[in-house]
Amino acid sequence: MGPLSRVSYFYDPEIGNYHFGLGHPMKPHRVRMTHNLVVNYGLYRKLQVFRPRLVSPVSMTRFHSDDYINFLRRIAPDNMQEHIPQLQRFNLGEDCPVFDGLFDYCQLYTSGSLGGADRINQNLTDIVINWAGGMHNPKASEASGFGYVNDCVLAILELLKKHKRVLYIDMDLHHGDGVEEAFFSTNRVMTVSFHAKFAGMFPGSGDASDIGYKEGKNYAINVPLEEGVDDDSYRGIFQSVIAKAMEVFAPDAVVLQCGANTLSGDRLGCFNLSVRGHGECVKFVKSFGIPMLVLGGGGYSLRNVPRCWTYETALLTGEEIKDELPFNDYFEYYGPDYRLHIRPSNMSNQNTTEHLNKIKSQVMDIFREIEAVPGTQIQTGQVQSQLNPGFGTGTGESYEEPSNEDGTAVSAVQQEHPAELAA
Ligand code: V1D
Ligand code: CA
Repeated sequence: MGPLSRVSYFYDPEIGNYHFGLGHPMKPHRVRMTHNLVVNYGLYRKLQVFRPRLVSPVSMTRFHSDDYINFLRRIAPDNMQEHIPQLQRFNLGEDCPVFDGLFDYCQLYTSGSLGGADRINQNLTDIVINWAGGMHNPKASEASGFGYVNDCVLAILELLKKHKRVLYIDMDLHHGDGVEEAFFSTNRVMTVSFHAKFAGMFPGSGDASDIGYKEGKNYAINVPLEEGVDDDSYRGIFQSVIAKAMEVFAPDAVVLQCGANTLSGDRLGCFNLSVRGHGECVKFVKSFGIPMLVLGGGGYSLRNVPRCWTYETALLTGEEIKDELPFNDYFEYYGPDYRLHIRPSNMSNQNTTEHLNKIKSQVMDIFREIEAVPGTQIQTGQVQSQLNPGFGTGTGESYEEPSNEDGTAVSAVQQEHPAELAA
């Protein structure tokens, strides 16, 4: 067995049944399509497949406020009219609509990420994949960017129980603002986001000069890019920045958000990556041999997201898969070529070599400020929760030395779920 050879994969067959509403770009069905392709490529043979055990609402208040989580539990399409002020306060609306089963959906995607972090904490696996997760925009009391519960933040908090330093890498087209904000003042989490940044681009934050605060100063890294990024320019800047982050931060766990909205032709996108180019970055992160939690994220072209995440599932297991797609339940989506790999377009790349070098040198200047091995003090800056009063007092975030086996993990051991191997 090679390094990082144990790969766990979380999937719930209900995920594809949730619907954000007509015309909304976020389609949980893409996760079902991905799973179907993974199974039809035979990749389940290389994975330990789990159906997530549902986490409690209280466990979400380790980051989110009690009143926000209670509201998400109660709100439904048939009682919305009675809660207009709260809908506005918590930012539910066009981007983050109220739909049937909203809280169940949040629980499903969050449970995969938290269950995965728990498996890594228990050293039961080297890599965990949860394609339903990666909602990086929600804030403590606010839905944002098609996400309601920030599973990335919750999973990082879980990993911090057993790991001294967690590196969060965000490949989504959009800035990972919710995760950055949550850990802006701690040096135990380094956040690195690559994103499109120009006038009108959501969410608008993520300037290279935003670097963190107090203890967290220099531990938030932003790589803003212009339209039309191609494989070569993305790979170049990604590899330089991540190699340096690994060197100076020396993480003992990595969370990789694999938003697929950077692919060429994405409905909300403006980058020009191929599936191979996107996958190469995932492979690069894996090559450091550090336990990894791999999450989904954005991705709005139904035919390309499953291609990308299936290819990356294969890369993470070390399997080669053929370009010709196997027959699967959604075969008609992949015409007319029925191939795994996509051809980028001829759109122009607005990122000149000078621009890329400038951003790279700005980021390298930040890394130079960091001492080689950072301290262990954590400052999350979060308010104390009533439902979960341990938050912010050190209970949730305390790092235990590896020799300590007192089992503070919240969730029970996952049961492998062979029934889910069926597509
Ligand atoms: F096009 C739409 C149709 C229906 C509902 C929403 C949209 C839409 C497209 N783009 N909404 C957006 C972005 N919203 C705005 C709003 C204007 N307001 C001031 C904000 O520009 C939101 C884009 C969300 C991106 C989410 C994500 O890709 O980062 C993601 N990552 O993981 C999961 C999702
Ligand atoms: Ca990003």
